Amino acid sequence: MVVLADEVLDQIPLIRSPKHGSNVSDIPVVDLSMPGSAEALVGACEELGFFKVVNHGVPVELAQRLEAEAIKFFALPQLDKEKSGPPNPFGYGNKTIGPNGDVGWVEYLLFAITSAPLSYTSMSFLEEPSACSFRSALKEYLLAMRKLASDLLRLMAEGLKIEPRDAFSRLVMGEQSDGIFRLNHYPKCPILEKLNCSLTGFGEHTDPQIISVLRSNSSTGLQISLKDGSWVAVPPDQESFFINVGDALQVLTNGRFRSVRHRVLANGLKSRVSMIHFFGPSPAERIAPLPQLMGEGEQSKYREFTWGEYKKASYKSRLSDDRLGQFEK
Ligand code: GA4
Repeated sequence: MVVLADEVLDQIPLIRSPKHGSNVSDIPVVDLSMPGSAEALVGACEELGFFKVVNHGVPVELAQRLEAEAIKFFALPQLDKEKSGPPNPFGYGNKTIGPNGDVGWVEYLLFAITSAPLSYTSMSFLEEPSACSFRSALKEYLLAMRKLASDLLRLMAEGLKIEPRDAFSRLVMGEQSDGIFRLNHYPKCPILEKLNCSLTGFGEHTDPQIISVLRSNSSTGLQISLKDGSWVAVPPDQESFFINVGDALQVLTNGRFRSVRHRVLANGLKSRVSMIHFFGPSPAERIAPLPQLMGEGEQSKYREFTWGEYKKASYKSRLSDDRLGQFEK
């Protein structure tokens, strides 16, 4: 994906000012080795729906190994990569995002993740004997993400003072839980520097799931939206993980936690590689506010739905749609 002049590019929104939104940000940092991390995490989920975790216990090499494998894959000739696509919804994708006409300056690999035993969507390139190092790096990374997500979700329950402590984590650890893993490559786009504008890498959206755990290389691009609608750039940090609250967690907390809108702008000078694990429940799971979290006489803000129904509705939507809107009471 090096050619700039193509018909898809014309459809990718340009964002006029490179200084769009603030560059300096106060992204909450939760240090998992410190007392009080459970409360800090809850505060961040309420305020922003987004935070960074440090001292998370995941060896930095795990992410580095997988990133190196991803870079090797994305450097393959276009035709070879396309043998693992198009995404339906899993597989290799280039510029088109989802089934409804969204486009971005990005290529990616999307995997469905199943829990017991841990497995992921197979793709043409993974069948090659040479993909053995990719497969082992992926498996190790996925196992580490599972443990981190479970720890974080337990801490959330602790911070909210609800029992059982696995009220959230059990939803994403179950045998039928619906995980997705995404490897994104945003090629650098030097012409942008001259044009004095940014190109949309991945358009604004909220994640449908419970939480998403993101790690990127040291390239900028990720932005989150504050309650007032302004955009804040998230300084990259390849040793930390960034956590997004997703739509399902917003519902489980009856709107107390905020599903954060975010987007990625392509970088003129440096390519960006990110890996995101989206943790969703099993399709049959009923998504409704946890009774333990409801105050006296408090009513649910959402009408009932199952995760399967929500996913189905999501795949009918455009990326930037307010997907929860149609389930609000
Ligand atoms: C957004 C979050 C995840 O990247 C994702 C995306 C999915 C896709 O790329 O296939 C969707 C998008 C995401 C929400 C609406 C639908 C589905 C593209 C799209 C337009 C993998 C997910 O789970 O939902």
